[in-house]
Amino acid sequence: MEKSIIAEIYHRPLLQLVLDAARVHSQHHTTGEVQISSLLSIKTGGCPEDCAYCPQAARYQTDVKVQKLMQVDDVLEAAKNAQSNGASRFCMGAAWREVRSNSDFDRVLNMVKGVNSMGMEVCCTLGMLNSEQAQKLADAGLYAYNHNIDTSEENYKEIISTRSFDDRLTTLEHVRKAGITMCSGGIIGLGETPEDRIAMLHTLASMPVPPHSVPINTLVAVEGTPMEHMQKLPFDELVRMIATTRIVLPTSDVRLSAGRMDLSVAEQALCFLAGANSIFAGDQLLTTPNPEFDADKAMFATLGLSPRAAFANDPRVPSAAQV
Ligand code: SAM
Ligand code: DTB
Ligand code: SF4
Repeated sequence: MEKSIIAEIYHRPLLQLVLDAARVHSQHHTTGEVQISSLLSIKTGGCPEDCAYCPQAARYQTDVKVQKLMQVDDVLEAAKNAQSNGASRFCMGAAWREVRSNSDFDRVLNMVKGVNSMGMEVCCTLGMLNSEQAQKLADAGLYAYNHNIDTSEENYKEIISTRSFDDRLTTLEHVRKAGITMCSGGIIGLGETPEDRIAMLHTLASMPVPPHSVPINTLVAVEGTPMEHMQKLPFDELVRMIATTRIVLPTSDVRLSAGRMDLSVAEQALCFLAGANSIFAGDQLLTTPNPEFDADKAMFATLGLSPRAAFANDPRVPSAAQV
């Protein structure tokens, strides 16, 4: 899809855009079903990268306490708790620049095997990967790999200097070639322009296979990071971004990701209407707060939403493939 078409969609009158997105959503997905994904930071803080939004970068003075890689049993217990609260996907995040092929990686492979054997969709976000590491993760049963492009190629260097936009695309290519589903999206509220958001969606939609899931994060401005004083985004910009993502990537799951602490149930309802069909649930994202499971259960009851079963949108199973 050409960038000018994405721009035309993005700038439609808001409620028209939401209606259009809702129509696309109902054509490709079971309306009312929302994927519940739960996050766990398996290795926290001390990251050598300089991502301006991130509280885990070692170079910024934040409240995040550095923690080395968790033990497999503790991770599996957290996954069980998430599953018993309705989560069908479990995502493990590590504050690494890249994966190193050492005993820590072997331990992550064991975590992947364990979560996979519980019947959950298992996801990791560990930084850059080479093709061998991607293959090892696939062999261990990894279902999805999260690696966000975050913003437009042009804006990327304003946010991160320690790696390039192309580095991100290369890792995503390794993930795709290993047969792992790709989870890739970005953050709004970093000071980017609407054109940056449109360009980011254009990059995602132009991939040989578009990402299977697309997290749309709103910046969580954390004290001590260069972004701590960023102004909060007006809520309509989030709705606009979700709706445009839904139309441009019709078969992908669109995840209403970081930033839900600042949203009312009514605001989230508009995001679901605009095509969001996935959330991160559980009282913690990686290092910042998120609504409690119980609050989300109440929201689901109010809005008539139900949690989606694991593997219900598996592109590897022909009968589940979206057309
Ligand atoms: N280190 C790995 C990497 O960067 O790919 C994995 C973990 S990293 C924390 C995963 C993603 O979290 C980032 O790509 C970014 O999109 C998101 N993120 C980090 N800090 C955030 C913040 N303060 N607000 C919103 N999203 C954030
Ligand atoms: C994604 O797109 N958002 C999640 C997950 N993928 C790894 C991370 C959000 C992190 C928000 C800041 C924090 O809690 O540290
Ligand atoms: Fe490190 Fe990932 Fe945070 Fe960047 S986003 S500083 S790579 S943990």
